[in-house]
Amino acid sequence: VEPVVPADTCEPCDTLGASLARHIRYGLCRDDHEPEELFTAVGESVKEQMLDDWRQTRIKDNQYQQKQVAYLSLEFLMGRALGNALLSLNLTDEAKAVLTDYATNLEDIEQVEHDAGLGNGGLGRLAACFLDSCASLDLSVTGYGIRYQYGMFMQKIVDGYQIEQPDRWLRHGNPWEVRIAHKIVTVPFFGHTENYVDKHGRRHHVWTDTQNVLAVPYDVPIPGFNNGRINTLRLWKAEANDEFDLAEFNDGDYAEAVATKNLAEQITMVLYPNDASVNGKELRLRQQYFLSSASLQDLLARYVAKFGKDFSQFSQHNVLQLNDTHPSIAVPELMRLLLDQYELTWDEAWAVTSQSMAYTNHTLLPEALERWSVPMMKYMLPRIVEIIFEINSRYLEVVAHHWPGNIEKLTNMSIIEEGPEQHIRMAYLAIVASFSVNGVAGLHTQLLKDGLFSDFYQLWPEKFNNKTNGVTPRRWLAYCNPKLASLITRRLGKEWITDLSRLAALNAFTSDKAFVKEWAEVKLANKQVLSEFVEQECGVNFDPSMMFDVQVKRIHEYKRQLLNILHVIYLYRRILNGDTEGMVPRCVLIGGKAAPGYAMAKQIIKLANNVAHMVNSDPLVTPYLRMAFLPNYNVSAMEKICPGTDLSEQISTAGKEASGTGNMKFMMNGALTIGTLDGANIEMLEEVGNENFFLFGLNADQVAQTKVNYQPQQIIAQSEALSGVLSMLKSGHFNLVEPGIFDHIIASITDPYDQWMTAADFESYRIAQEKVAQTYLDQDTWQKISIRNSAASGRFSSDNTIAGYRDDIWMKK
Ligand code: DL6
Repeated sequence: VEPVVPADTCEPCDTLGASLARHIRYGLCRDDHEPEELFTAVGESVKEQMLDDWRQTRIKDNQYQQKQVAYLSLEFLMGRALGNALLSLNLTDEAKAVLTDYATNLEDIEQVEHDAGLGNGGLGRLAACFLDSCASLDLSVTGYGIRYQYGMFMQKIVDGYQIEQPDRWLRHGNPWEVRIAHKIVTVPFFGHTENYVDKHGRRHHVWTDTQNVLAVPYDVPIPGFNNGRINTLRLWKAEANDEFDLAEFNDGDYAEAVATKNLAEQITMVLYPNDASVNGKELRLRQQYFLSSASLQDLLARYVAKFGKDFSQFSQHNVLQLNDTHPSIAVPELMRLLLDQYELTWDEAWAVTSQSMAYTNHTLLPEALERWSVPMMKYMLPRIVEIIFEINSRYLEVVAHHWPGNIEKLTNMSIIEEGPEQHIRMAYLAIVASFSVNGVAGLHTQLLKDGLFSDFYQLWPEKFNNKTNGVTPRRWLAYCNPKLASLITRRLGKEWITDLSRLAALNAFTSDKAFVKEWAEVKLANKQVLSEFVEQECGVNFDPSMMFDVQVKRIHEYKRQLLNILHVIYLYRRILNGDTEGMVPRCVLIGGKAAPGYAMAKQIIKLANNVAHMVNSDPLVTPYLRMAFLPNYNVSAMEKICPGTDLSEQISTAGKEASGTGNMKFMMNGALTIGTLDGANIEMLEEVGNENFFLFGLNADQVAQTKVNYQPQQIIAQSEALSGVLSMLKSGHFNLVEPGIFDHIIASITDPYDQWMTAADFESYRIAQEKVAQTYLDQDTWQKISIRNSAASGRFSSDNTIAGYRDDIWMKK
């Protein structure tokens, strides 16, 4: 809908400086202001700079000249927006200059911004990187997500234990968002279904007696890099419908009726803090349906406004990318809207749905595969369950046709899992309805095809494809590492920012002494910044002359922070035994959040803290070894961490990490990697070469073989180093006042069913760490390898990944 008064008749927008002055004077509505308020005024003025382009982008996209992509995701881990927006709009210098008038500086203002932590980790941050790349590649992509009132919890460490506190990120408002009241839609829940046959013999389904919740869109601008495109991230907030519990209202119980409004508003209250497991809670299903329904209604309304109710063109103009199965209930919801609201036939609706859905899988871990209880779903979404059963029965005919007489296949491949209680296998639903199914790294996709989804791969090989993840070089190099960015730009020009493959040209400078020296100086300066951060957050002194060895990511057994801690204990013992010959002084940093219900992960955090305490309290040890556990690891912490890291720990059990993206951020910033053949590590190794990567451990096939007869006790007995580490752990050295607290951890290492194979990889890890140390001693070699790593990181730009999605999935056909 175009404005009644054409927007171009009013005065064009002010300069950033004038706009800021106006926001401070007329927006803040007071003379004294806190830093948060100043940040709000800055944010509002920067947003204002985007509004004209945002409008132009909208007008252009409403013409549907380009295919419209909807990226549906329960998570968008955006972090801070200010620095990134200024970079994209080429306004950083202007902002710096303008802020000098206000006795402050840009860095200080940037620090005030609260991270938008609307995601758990890799999956949500990937979505954020993708949005940046889509806009920068001038693609018309709308992110659809949830405006959680509480994002990822804040992690405090008290006595070494993780304590979760709510993240009230909206407390001071959010200058980036715009509430779009005229795009509100209604999402139904509960009620029951009725059907009838009309006079033409057509069956109609009515979902009635529903409780309706309003979905209110809040739009956030996503600027492309210096290209005038401003895409939209549309985040839905749940609000109570006015007629909510009208009955109670009419009975005179006004206060009760108003109070029940909270029930509706609970839907978007909090992000579930689980990254690799599901908890099957009703509220989570409500969130998933709420997001899916609101987004689809929005998309369909836009389409109908342009093309009317002829949906035969829909999939030519629209594609929906499902970020994991979390929004996969969009499949039956699109069917419902097309069947019940727009009155398409089943075949017409299925053609539209199955030609416009594409699904990305992000994990092989069985505990993360979503299955929803049928009785729960029937109660909450009765019409949706009917549709899923109908999809399943039609699809099972295809299976039966492909494998005649094979009952086992039907059972195994059915969307409905039988059992004491039926469950809906959401991944199967997504695969059946999608024209594209992709994994996020080469090995991961291969394992999907060979293992988890092998039946589906046999049935529909053409659906499967790989899209190795990437990260945006704007945030993860240009913005977060200005010193390195400037050095690179001085040598290569600035084109690398939008074409990261250009970094390959850095290889030519490894023999340029002045360049290598400068490269090392930049790293040292970044280590200084990181050291100050660690001091401030952990109270531990990290000396920049020591090696900075870092593992930051969610805490999970498969990611094996434990292996890292065991290695720290090994070094600690050596130091205590006076065996320091050839030892490189190192500072080990571990950071990450554990899902609140994940007991083992929380114990690993406690162990890391206790080991750090012992290490840092011994003056004989600290010249060689220091350790810190960083509380509340998040996007803005990583912006300081990855530029200052020497060694990146990517040490998951092979076959378990779908891709990893932290590994790419470190590589881009010149860290060397110690890692297993897992996820995208494999492709990183391919790019940089064996001699520039510290590889260790079993590969995925070997993990599978070893599992058959795994005997960790024997492995431990054969390793003096590991036996020593375990006896020290068992002795209670790290938990003198809390006996027994690490018993589960110790038992897990010696357990023949330890699927993470910590003991199996310890020796190989230890030896690789020796090699790291030797290499680090030769700083010239180390810096050259560092340059080669950065030079080889071009493939891992999310621009590259998104170009793949664009060419192979979105624009296909
Ligand atoms: O694809 C993004 C990211 C990968 O890099 C990580 O390897 C993977 O663990 C993560 N997956 C999840 C699991 N969530 N679910 N479902 O966060 O995705």
